[in-house]
Amino acid sequence: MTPAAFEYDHPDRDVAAFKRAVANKLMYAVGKDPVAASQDDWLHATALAVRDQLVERWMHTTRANYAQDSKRVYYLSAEFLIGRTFTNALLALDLHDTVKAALADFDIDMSALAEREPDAALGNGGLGRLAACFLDSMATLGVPGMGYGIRYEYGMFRQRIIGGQQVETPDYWLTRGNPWEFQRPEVQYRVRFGGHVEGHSPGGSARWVGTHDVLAMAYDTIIPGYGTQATNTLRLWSARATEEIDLSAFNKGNYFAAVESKNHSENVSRVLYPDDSTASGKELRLHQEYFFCSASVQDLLRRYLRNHKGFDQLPEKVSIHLNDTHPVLAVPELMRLLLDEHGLAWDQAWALTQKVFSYTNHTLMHEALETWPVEMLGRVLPRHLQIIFDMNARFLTEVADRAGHDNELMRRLSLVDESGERRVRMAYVAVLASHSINGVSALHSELMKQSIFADFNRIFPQRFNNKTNGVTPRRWLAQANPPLAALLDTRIGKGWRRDLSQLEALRPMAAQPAFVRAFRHAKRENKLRLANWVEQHMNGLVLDTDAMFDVQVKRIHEYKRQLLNVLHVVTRWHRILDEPNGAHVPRVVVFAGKAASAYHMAKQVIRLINDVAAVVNADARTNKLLKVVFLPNYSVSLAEIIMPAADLSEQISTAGTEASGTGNMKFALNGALTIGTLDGANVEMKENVGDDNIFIFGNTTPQVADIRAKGYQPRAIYEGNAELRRVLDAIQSGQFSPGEPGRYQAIFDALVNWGDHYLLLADYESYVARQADVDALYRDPEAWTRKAILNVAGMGSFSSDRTIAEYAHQIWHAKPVML
Ligand code: 26W
Repeated sequence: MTPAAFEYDHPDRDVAAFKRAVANKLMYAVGKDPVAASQDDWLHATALAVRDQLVERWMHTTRANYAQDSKRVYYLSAEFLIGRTFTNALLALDLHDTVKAALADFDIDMSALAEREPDAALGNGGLGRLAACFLDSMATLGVPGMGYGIRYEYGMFRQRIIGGQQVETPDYWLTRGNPWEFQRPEVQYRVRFGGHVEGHSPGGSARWVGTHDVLAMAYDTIIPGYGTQATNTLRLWSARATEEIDLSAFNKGNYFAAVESKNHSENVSRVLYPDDSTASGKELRLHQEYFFCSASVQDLLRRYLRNHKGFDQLPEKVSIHLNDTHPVLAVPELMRLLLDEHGLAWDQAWALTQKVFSYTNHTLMHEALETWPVEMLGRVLPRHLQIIFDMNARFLTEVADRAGHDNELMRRLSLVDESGERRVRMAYVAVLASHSINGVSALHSELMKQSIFADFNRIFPQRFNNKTNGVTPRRWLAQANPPLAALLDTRIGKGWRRDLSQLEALRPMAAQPAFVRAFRHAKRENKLRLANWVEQHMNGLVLDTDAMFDVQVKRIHEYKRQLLNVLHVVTRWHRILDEPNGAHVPRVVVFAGKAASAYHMAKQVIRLINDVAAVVNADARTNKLLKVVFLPNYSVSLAEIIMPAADLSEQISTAGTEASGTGNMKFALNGALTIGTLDGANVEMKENVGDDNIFIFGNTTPQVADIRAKGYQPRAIYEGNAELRRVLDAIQSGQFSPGEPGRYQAIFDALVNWGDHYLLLADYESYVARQADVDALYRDPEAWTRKAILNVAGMGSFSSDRTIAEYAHQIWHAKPVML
């Protein structure tokens, strides 16, 4: 075809053109008569019209990347917690007002439409949301990148609260179709499982035969950059059975069996594992991990080989980034393809592999570190197990050559944990195969080197580095907080969206009364918006927007210490009861978050919060001064309402446990003050906002270690602190669970009798004292707001653009595409 013969409509950007575009989509793509169209039909039609606006940019960027033979960054992640796409696309295209006006002419309210879009909740929490922020920043910076993951049919479960307890329901987010994705039936790869290996000699190639196979089919979503034509692609894999075509030939009896086996194959991409920070060791999870790694590596090699001969240039053209260990099987998969399919020698293949891979660690917690039983790995992926054994043998030989035969050291460094059931340590595979290993905050990166990777750090010190996390200012300020965004635009211009360090210019404005007033006004609007949400979604519950909104939203986990927050709430309740005429600062304490479905203690914490809320909110003596709310079904889109409405952000994990945190950044960016421990990125936030503008409390990481080493005695603290004892006794005795007085005995025991692993009691006193400082400041609204402004001003370096620029320069060596 001559290019000239190919003509198409360049979508125009004015209101009239957009109306026509939406009308056309409703008619010809959705197939609906406007008189019969539902709100969802209109949303679908509008989304398709908006998507059209992205396609030219997408093709332009893709062509430029081919023409420039750009180095590409492949970001492999089992999770992408995207949330909604519609408003984000409008922001990237600067089409908000146009589309709103166009829809208004059809008597459609755009905001109501936007609210109907389901979240793409293809992730659990911090790690998945970080991947989504990174995609946004890579596109905005023009880094030629591609996200690879799994197109789960069921995302993160929906949480309902029934009788105070979490109940999970499936999240079938695709019910009404997904207008943002392009199915690519022509992009399919065979992913093999099981079978056995023939003709293997250590370090050589082999034949993997007798496998049962699943097909991986690509679905592409355009990731628009902000303020640039550049876009990227998120490519998610969906499992298809290989057998489909044979079905018609089966006789009736076999027909059903065939459908069953088809279903079985396609289960691989059915559902997201809802476990955050606990490796479950389930075989289906192993299938999922290998499924998307294999398809991704096959796909990126095919793309590379389309315009390169041989593999010498691979490290100059390809970076593969491992988002935690979930994609680590990409390492033996690349080795397998290079050895067995392309005939490279081990040393050559290994050298390439080490140059291509880099790895981010997101947690130090023992129970979150993935290990797979050798038996299972050998059954599901026999060839990959062999390659891992070969890697290990060569590595340990090298170690022995360098350090002599130190059996204890070899045992510690081995990729295989030989104590008890033999298991492969996936984090060690990642470290050995990567040229760069990073943590996600300064503290975490240091601890990572001292604890889980101490031996590796001695051997490969140059590999270890830090990349402090960040969040995208597009979604987390421009989109989530229209009142504050508008205020910033009038005072410091619009440039902060692409260069968050410009927030620095706010610093002097903290001293300007008119600005302080305007800032408070914006916060007020956001608090009203959250209060409206609560009233509409929680049986008409009314919140006092003059009260301090004290917020802790995140996954429910013992180390995050929601329970410490509850101890403070009950303490506060007691103090108000004891001093009914005292000058108490009114507070609304807000919680939200999901507990892993099998995590009993976390579910008990949710129940306790709701039980405390029921008692406290019903107490006419105190409920003008203290309310407790647990917002159900925490999600990205709910976070967008909550973050801007917070006065106080609770970041209270035990020092040394939260790798970074990113919610902490989102809150401060939206003008909340933080009460927190010196944990994760809180440490760097303190440095950036100034010691006077953050409420730090509690034991530091070395102090925590010291307390534990000396034999921590929580019962002594319980016995020595009457106020704390009264709180714990109230919980233990059933004051919040009168129908079942023993309900919280296990919570009491965990803290008082079973060692209080996360040191809540050790930090209680300093936490409660710091909360009193918070109250004192809140009594002076001007002083409070000044500090809130200084928090926003200090958040410039917590943009994911800064983080991605560092990854691009220091790890990936990737340059922006020229458009
Ligand atoms: C295999 C089970 C499993 C699932 C998820 C283990 C571990 C995880 C994640 C590593 C948990 C996670 O999301 N970690 C969070 O990552 C964020 C982004 O770097 C950090 O900000 C959080 O501190 C960290 O908890």
